[in-house]
Amino acid sequence: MLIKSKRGWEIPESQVADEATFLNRRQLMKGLAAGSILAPMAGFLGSGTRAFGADNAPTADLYPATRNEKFVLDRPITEEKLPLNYVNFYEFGSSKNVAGPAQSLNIQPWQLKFDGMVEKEITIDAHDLIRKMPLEERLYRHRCVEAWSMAVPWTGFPMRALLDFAKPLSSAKYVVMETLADKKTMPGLSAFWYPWPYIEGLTIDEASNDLAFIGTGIYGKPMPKQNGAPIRLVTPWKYGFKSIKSIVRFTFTDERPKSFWEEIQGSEYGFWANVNPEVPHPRWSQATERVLGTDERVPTQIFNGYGEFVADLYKNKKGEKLFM
Ligand SMILES: Nc1nc2c(c(=O)[nH]1)N[C@H]1C(S)=C(S)[C@@H](COP(=O)(O)O)O[C@H]1N2
Ligand SMILES: [Mo]
Repeated sequence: MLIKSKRGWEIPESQVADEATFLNRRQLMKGLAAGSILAPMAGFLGSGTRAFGADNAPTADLYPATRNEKFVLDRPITEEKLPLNYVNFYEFGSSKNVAGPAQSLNIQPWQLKFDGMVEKEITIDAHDLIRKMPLEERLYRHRCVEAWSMAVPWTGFPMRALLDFAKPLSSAKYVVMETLADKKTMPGLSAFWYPWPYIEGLTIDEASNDLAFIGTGIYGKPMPKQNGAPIRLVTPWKYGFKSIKSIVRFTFTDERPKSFWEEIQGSEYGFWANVNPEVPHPRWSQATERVLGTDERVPTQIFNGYGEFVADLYKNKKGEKLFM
C-alpha cells in the first residue's frame, strides 16, 4: 500500500495563498521593517537575490532567441527571481525552496532517449538536439494546480519539431516523458513512497498542437537547473504538474500512461489535467488564482485562457475527466 504524505502541493488553498503572498516584495519590506519575518522565511527569500541561473550551459550562445509574437499575455511578465526561487521539483524535496539543492543536477552530458513505437530508437545528447531545433521565445501563462500562477518568457521549440525528429509510428497514440531519477544528486528520491521516476504523458494530437512547447530556457537564458534543465515540457493550458522537468526519455506507445501524480492520488490528479475554474480540486476551489509577486487573486480561465488553440482537441472526449 502506498503511504500518503500531505505536503507540498497537496496543501489546501488557504496555505497556498499564504506562501505566494510572502513572496510579495512590498509585504517583505513591510515585514522586515516591522521585524515580523521569521528567520526561516528570511532565509528562503534571501535565496531570491542569488542567481541560480544557467548562464554557462553549453548552449548559452543560442540565447536570447527571437520572440514569437503570436503568443501574447494579458498580464505583466512575472519578476524573474520568483519562478527561479519558488519551485516545485520534488526530486529535490517537497518544499518550494529547492533551487539550491537542484544545483547538484549534472546536465553535462545529458543523454536523451527516444524509444517505443518509433521508426528507429535514438540516443542523443540534449545539447546536440537543442542545436538542431528551431529555438524561439514565447510568453506563456502558467497555472499550478495549487492555485498560484505566473507569466514567463520561455525559450524552446514547438513539440511538433521534436515529433518530426523522433519519427513515431502512425500507430503510436501517446508520448510518455520521464524525468531523470538519480539518487546521488536528487535528495527527494529518498521519499521512497513516491513512484519515481516522475512520468507524464500527452496524446500525439496534444503534442502536435501549436501550444505544446519544449522548454530549453527562460528569461532569455538557458534553463536553470531548478526549472528543469536541460529540457522540459511546457503545456500552458494544463495544470503545471503536466509540465515535466529534466526529461531523459520520450517513449511512444498506444497505451495511456499513468503519470506520477495520477499514481499517487488518481482521484485528485488525472491524465488530462486541463485548467477549468468550474471544476474544483476535491480539496480546494480552482475558481481563482494568486498571481506570483502580487496580492491579487484573479479569475482562472478555462484552458488557462488558451481555448482558441486547444478546445478542439477535446470535442470528442466529453465522457472523460478532462479537468482534473
Ligand atoms: N520532474 C518534475 N517535473 C515537474 C515537477 C516536479 O516535481 N518534478 N513539478 C511540476 C509542477 S507542480 C509545476 S507547477 C511546474 C513548476 O515549474 P517551475 O518551477 O519551472 O515554475 O513543474 C512541474 N514539473
Ligand atoms: Mo504545480
